[in-house]
Formats: sequence, structure tokens, C-alpha cells
Amino acid sequence: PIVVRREDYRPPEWLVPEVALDFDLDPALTRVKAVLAVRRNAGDGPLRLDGGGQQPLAVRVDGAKAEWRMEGDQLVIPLAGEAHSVETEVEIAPETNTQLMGLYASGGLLCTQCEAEGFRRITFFPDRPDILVRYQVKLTADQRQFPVLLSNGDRVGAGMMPDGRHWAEWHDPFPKPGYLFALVAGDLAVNRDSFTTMSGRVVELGIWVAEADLPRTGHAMAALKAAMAWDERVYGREYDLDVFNIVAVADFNFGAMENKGLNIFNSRYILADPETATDADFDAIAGVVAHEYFHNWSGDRVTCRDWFQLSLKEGFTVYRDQEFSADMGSAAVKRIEDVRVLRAAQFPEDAGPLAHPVRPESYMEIANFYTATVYNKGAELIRMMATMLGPERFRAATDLYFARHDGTAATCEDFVVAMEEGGGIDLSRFRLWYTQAGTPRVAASLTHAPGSGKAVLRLAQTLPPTPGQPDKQPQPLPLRVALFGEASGARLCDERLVVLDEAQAEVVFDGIGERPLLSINRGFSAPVIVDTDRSAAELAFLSAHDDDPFARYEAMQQLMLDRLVATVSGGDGDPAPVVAAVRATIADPTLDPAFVGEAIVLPSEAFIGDQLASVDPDAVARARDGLRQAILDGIGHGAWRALWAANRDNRYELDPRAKGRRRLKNVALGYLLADEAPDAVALAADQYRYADNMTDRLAALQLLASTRGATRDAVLADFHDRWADNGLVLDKWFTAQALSTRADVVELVEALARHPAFTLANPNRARALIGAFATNQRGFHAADGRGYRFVADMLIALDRLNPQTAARLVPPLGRWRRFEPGRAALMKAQLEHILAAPRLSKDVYEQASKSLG
Ligand code: BAL
Ligand code: ZN
Repeated sequence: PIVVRREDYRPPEWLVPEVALDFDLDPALTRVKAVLAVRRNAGDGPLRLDGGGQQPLAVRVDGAKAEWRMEGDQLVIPLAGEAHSVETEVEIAPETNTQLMGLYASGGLLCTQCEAEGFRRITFFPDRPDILVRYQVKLTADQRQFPVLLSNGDRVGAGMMPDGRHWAEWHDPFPKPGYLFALVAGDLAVNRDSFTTMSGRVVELGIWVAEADLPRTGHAMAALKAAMAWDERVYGREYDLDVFNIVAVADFNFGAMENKGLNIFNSRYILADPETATDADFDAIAGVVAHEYFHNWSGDRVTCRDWFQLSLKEGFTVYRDQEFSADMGSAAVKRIEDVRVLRAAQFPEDAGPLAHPVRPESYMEIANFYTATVYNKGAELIRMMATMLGPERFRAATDLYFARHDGTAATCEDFVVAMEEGGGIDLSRFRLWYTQAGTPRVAASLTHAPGSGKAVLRLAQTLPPTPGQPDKQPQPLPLRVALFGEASGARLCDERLVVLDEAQAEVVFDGIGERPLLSINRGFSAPVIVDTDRSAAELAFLSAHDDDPFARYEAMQQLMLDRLVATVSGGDGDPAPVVAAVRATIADPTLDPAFVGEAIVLPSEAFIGDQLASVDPDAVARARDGLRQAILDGIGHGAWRALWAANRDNRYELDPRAKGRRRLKNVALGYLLADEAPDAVALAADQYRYADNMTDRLAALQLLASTRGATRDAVLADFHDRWADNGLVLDKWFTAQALSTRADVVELVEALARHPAFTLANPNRARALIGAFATNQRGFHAADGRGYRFVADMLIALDRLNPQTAARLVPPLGRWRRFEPGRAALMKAQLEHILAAPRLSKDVYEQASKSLG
């Protein structure tokens, strides 16, 4: 495969100011005519139009038959003048498009996904994000089968044809790259609403779904309107078209897509009601709806010059959606959740063979770079800049960014320059965050000489080598720091923002009269690993007294993690300090139940493994089970049951308080089931049976799925029968079993892959079983290698259908170097097995070959 490099970027030779597309839609054979107005921009080369395997049926230049040739998938047309009209015609077959890139069929609909390089599979086009084009789109289709015809922008006309077909024409006044093109044709019902913008314009909103799903669209609509208002209030960004449409489809590679004026969503991020969606689903829907809406400015109005700049729009938009969600609910819990995602997905990426900078230098397949590094670490970079600037200067800087780059394709560098000029700050060294991969480590130690009144914080940072980057430079790390008095329990100083921009630094605090305890990286102000020498007693103290909710959570997690790592390593894993800290947290009446629920959850097995030089999953599982049991016994069954009961509500509500109480109740249920005591199993079964919402029902099901016995089998069968017709809920049934901690989980999952409802053709279903199983540290890492073999075989089969989704299954195997030698060898063998498969996609090839390299 060809390697594309950032340094090779050249401005386009030809621009396309306008295009007219004419679709004659049919699932079996769709005809696409394109008329491109092209204008020479640079160089003297021919016009090169990207294709996706289709053949041109006709090529005309300025209305006459023209000379052309194919070079690979590119259509090459020699052009003599400076400006021409170029017409092409192709036929494509949406119903055989299993990659779900370009135009494809899903559940009776026709829809598109063009980011990053799907548009070329629809028509010959210069498929690069820096070519901004004004679109006129005519859609024609059978009226009965496809009564609704949608595209970007505004509908300017529609009508019937004599043969039972009908047409609609859409014009998008905003020039956009091909990756933001979209069309949808289908039999859809609509939830309509409107939003009046800050300048008084009325925008018609529509969420289009299958008729039966209409009652499940209310939450997404409310989230959309909240997001529109929030972007006006917080960033001064107003919506710019008269229409904003969202369509939900069942088969979708991404979570959703920000096509201009016509967002297309994976239905799991639209459809929700209390019976079928969990609290986490409701939150994810609001977050993704907001994310796609926010892209209208950070992505569509200002897009990316090339795909190496992907984090320009994704990092910034993730940061924007995180802050939106924080404002809508508990900011503290949202930050805890976001950091948990970063640690579960991005830190391992940074520590493995696929590590890459937030702005990558090269790729074989750009689809492989829609990563936690580009998205979530990218968001942390924006957050760090926002922290260093403060809210007013950050707003001035984003205003400058939008004003300066509106209507253009920009770079990450452009964003940083806008932060510097708009915010009045020098970010020269900060740019290293965009070029260096790896998670920085900070060693922090605090000393205090009694009587001196001084405390000295010593900081030292290192950045580990990553593939292709053996030597690193120190990066500026903004660390929010405070000190607490061990005797008084009070904060001893104002919080300070320490920007560590050298390898080492000393920070002196004056007026410290009592022994201070260190609270560092408060709010997780920098995406780094902090190593401190804080004792269990100090961490327990901070877990009860720190006034920054994230730091308080972090102290408890570190306390647990230290015990777990010690146990795995054969050291002092005495659970007593953890039990005491959990008891104190549960008993603190001032704390929000949502916070308590997060704080007392044990670190995941994967995260425990990430702390070890060489992971033995069995030892990790034993240590975690042991601590869970000790916490159950230490607090007592009765007290856990009381906590469960105290957080029960008679009636379902969706407000933050009710969600927090459900969370805490279900965490308590989790502890109660640690030893599978019959009364706890019965309690979970009752919760399952009498739940009036999916959060409680699924929590019970998930816990019971790890147990043995008739109760488990009965609730799983009940759940299946109840929801056999609801694909999104059935996905949960597959996932609950894929995450089971039972010793025989591999066999269970193998059997589920033969279940009639299982299919690799639907990405949600494939991820629900295979993707979830690959995160199950016990099953996936079964000592005999059967879990690895299962995932590898599924991956190879999926690659034939959908390379983009298949490639996402490689990274779990790619972590082989982190595991004990026996497992490492088995994992490596499966990567080799994958690479030996015939007709491998470049998506999978890139990930598997880099993972072995
Ligand atoms: N742009 C791809 C989907 C998303 O990040 O919104
Ligand atoms: Zn995005």
C-alpha cells in the first residue's frame, strides 16, 4: 500500500467551484451524472479525479466527448484551458456496498457516508478536503419505495414523473468538501421542531426515522436544541441554514456524521426511551448530537486542509461536546468519565505499536486514524490551551480562529496561531504536543521542613520513546496544584497553575505552617501520568478532604490501584485502607450519589494491567476479585444492601439526581454480587424483573451474566425474548454476555457468533459481540489462546465485508508486547495469521503489520 505523508501536501492543481449531481436512485443500480466546473489553480497537469473502483460510462469536456485514461482508480483528463465543464457518468450498486462507505443500502433506505474518502465511490471527484465546492443535487427515485429524498442545504424544488418516480432538488449555498456530501432516500417519518437563532432566524429541525421509532426521538431533539443554544451562548456561533435534518440509520461505521445540514446518525445515538435506553445511552445521545451539531462551525464552516489535520476539527469538537455535557449535568462526573475513556483507549494507544502524534505524519489508510489520540487526546490539547488562557482569552482566541478561517480549509497550526494571537500567549513549545506521541510521566514529590513555612514541590517529566520517535523533548504541562493540611484538613494555599515546561522544576509554596499533602493535576488539567510518593494514609485523607472532585476521585483510585498493583506483584496489598476510605465516602452525606458511585468503583482489569511491566491477566483478575470481596466483607452485606435500598426510587426520572442514585445503587449491587451469595443473586433477579427502566434492568442482567445457575439463564432468555425485535437492545444482550467474567466465556461467545441474530454485516452487532469481547480481559486473554483465535478469525471474515470496522479489532491483539511471554506469543501468532489471510484490506494490513513491527 502507498504511504501518504504530511510533508508531501501540495495545493490542488484544479479547483471545483461548483458541481451539479444528478442521481437516478435504485438499490441495485444507481446512475450518477456529475457536471464539475473546474478551474486551474496551480501547475500544468491534467485533471485527476479520484474513483473508488467504478468505470466511467461517459466523459465530456465542455459538452463534447473527451480524451481520458484511468491510472489505477483515478480518472485522468488532459485539459487545455484554464476553466472547463467536465461531465462524467457512472453506475454504482448501493445494495452490494458492504463497506458502508459511499452510497449504500441500510434497512430499506439509501444513504451515504463520505468521510474520509467515500465520496469517490459515488462519483469521480477530487476527493480531498481542501477543495470546497458549491453543490446542486437532483435526486430521482421510485416514489412509493423512497417517498423522502434529502440532501445538504435547502430543498429548491420537487415533483412527480409520469412513471411513478419523483424527484427533489437540493442546493447547498455553503461551499464544502466532498466528505461532507450526503443524501438519504427512504420511507421515513419525521419529528419536526424549530429553533429561533440569536439573530431571530427560524430554523426548521427534523429528525427522520422509521415510523415506529418516532416516539424515541424526543431526547435527541431536546439535545439538538440545547446544543444550538449553547453554541450561541458559549462560542457566539449561530446556525446558518434554514433547515437542519438528522437521519438515523441502523448500519453505520461511525457514531454519526456531520454532513452540512444533513447529519446522518448511527441509530444508537438517536433512539432512546427509558424502557430501551440506559442513562449512559441518554448521555451519549446528547453528547453525539451536540458533537455533530458543533461541527457545523468546527468542521464544516472551517474544515481541514488535509487529513493530517483531522484533530483540528475532531479534537476541538470533542472538547466542545465535553464542555456542553459538563454544563448539562454534573461537571465533576463528566470529567471523571472523560478521563476514564482517555485512560482506557488513548493511553494504551500511546503505549503501543500504533502510537502516533495528534497530528500524524503518515498513513496508509486514513480511516485508521480516527483514533482516541486524534479525538480524545486532541481534545485534551484544546483543554490545556483553554486552561492556560482562561475563559475570556480563550473565547477571544476562538472568535479570532472562526473569523479568520471561516469558509476555508485550515490546519492545526492555524488554530494554535489563533490561540497565540487571540489569547496573547506564546505556544512555541506547546506545539510539541502535536508532533510527539506518547503519554508524559511526571514524578512529583513534596517536601516540607517543619518550622520553615516552606513547602517545595519537585517535578520531573519524561516522555517515553514511541515508534519512530526515540528521543523526545519536554512539553509544557499545565498542572493545577493545591496543598492540604493533614492536621487541619483545610486547603493551605490558593490553587496554582504550574506550567512545567522543562524537564525538571521546583515550585516553592510559602506560609505553609503544617504538614502539607499534595493535590496535583486537579481536574486532570494535563493528560499525563503522575507518579507521587503519597502513602496510603495520605491518599485516604485526600479522598475524604480534597475540594477538587476529580482529585478526590483520583486519590481513591490511586489508593485502590496501589493496593492492586502491590498484590499482583506479591507485595503489601492490605485492603484495610481502601475499605476504610470506601466506608468514609459512602457515609459522607455531602457528596453527590453520582460522584460516590464513580469514586468507589474499582479500577478496571485493563487499567490495572496498564500499570504493570508484563501483564498476567489471571493475577490481575485474582487481585481485583480479592479486593472486591474484601470491600464487600469490610463494609458488610447489610450495609451494601442498605445503600442499594437507600438509592432506590419508586418512580423513574431522568434528571441528574435520579441518574446518580441509579448509578450508586447499581455499583452497590455489583459489590453485593462479588461472592454470588444466593440472596444477592435473588436481589439482582428481582431488580431485573421489576425494573421500570433499562439502566436498572441491564445493570442486573450484566451482573447476572457473570454468575452460574438457573437465574442467569432465565433472565438472559427473558431479555432476548422481550427485545428480539429491537436491534439496539439486542446488541446489549450480546454485549452483556461478551463481557461476562465466567471461565467459559470464550465458548459462550463462540456460540453467540452462531446465533441466528448475529451478523457481521451490521457494525453495531459486530462490535456488540466481538468488539466487546476483545475488551474482556479474562475471556480474550484466556491462557490457551482461544479468545485470540476467535477474534482473529472473526476479524478476517469481517474484513471481506467491512475493512474499516475490521481494522478496529486489531489493536487489542497489537498490545502483545505488554503481556507475559506465553500470551504474547499466542497474540503475535494471531497477528501473523491475519497478515497471511488472502485479499487483506489495506486497513487491516496497516494495523496488523505495524503491530508486529
Ligand atoms: N467526522 C466523523 C464523525 C465525527 O467525528 O463526528
Ligand atoms: Zn467529530
